[in-house]
Amino acid sequence: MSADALKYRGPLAALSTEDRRRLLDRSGQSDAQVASRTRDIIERVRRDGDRALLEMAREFDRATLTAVEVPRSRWEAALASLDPKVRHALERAARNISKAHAAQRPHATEVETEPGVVVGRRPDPLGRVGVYAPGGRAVYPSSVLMGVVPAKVAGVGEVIVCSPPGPDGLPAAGVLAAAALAGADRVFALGGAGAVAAMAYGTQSVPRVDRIVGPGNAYVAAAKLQVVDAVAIDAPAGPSEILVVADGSANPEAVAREMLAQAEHDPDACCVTLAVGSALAEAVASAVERAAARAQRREIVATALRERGAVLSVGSLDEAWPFVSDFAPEHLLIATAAPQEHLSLVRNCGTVFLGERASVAFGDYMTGANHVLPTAGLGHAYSGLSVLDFYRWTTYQRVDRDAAARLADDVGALADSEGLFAHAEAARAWRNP
Ligand code: HSO
Ligand code: ZN
Repeated sequence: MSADALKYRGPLAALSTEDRRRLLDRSGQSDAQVASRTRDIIERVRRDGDRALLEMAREFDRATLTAVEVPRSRWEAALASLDPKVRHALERAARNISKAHAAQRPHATEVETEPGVVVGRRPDPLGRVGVYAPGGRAVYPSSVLMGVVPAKVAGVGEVIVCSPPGPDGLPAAGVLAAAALAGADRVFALGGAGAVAAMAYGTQSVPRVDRIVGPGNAYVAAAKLQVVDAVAIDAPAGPSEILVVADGSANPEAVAREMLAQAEHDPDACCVTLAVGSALAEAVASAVERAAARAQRREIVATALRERGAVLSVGSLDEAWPFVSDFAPEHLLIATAAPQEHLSLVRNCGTVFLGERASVAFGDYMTGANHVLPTAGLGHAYSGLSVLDFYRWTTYQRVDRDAAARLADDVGALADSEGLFAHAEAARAWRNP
């Protein structure tokens, strides 16, 4: 087996139960050690506040900080010295994200449930939101836009960004520039579980937020799950995934490029193609292996393909759709002759790309759709980040005089039946207007 070989090749129908389960079950085993270290970190931040954060910057990031907040002048300087080509592209991306998310803003509703009884629900933007941006291998300014721009579009009062400092004491220049460009309000040089704890509970210099969004490593993910008593979080996002469904109209090289693009994110990425017919499947598999051999991020790509990569044949497209819904990929690319016709058949995917020309790379950066998406099959329960994540709702009800008189007896009966006699009395008082 060559270094660039795929883990699975052959007919989908011939996959053993064990292999099929392994492809479908991508939930990272929750690591008890990560969870317990995370608990300690959160405890330290709650107890010692900024002092703990400064110590952790030294311990985990080898950065000596005097303050955790990064002054605005530093991020504006990062934006000013950004490569003009990259700046132009980021500005275009921000514009498209803003347009797409503005069109998806929620609306207030009012309904008369019976004459004189009105129930309403109103979306209120969150007061303050924290956007986490990882350091290390996953320094993605594009992801900063995906968190900050929708929050601003929703009208969130204050958007703060946390990202780990390098040894120079500052988060990555691209992250700082993107925060400035997207209109963040404050930036903190904070990483990992410490950043999550600071945003959830607040410290002397970090204000507590209402919701924390943005991908991170295993510690960030574990920390988010441990602070839900204090703050809302987004859908857990793990290593990148793509599922391509291809028919005879697809170009094997194009399919291979899409597999490689998500594989290069992470050695734990999961990249799968279902191809109609064994000839196409063979052509895609060889194209993937050839492309992997010359990939710039070859180590990462080769590991991802070797551990989880699959190119499987199906007899027809009908055989593919049930697998798509079971697999629940972060990205689905429908590389068929009439992709739009299949859209109604797919469920549980983070986001869908219609036609091989709709490269996932376009969505990752530029279409305006959000790229912070559920992974590991969690698409069956969660949706990708959207403008909706930046509101909470207020419901209200109005009851006119006649309606109150009409409600009183039935409410009294229900309250009596639950043994709540003061409720009954509160309702019956309105029986005779
Ligand atoms: N494909 C990633 C997002 C991303 N791509 C950032 C490029 N930069 C989400 O799985
Ligand atoms: Zn990507």
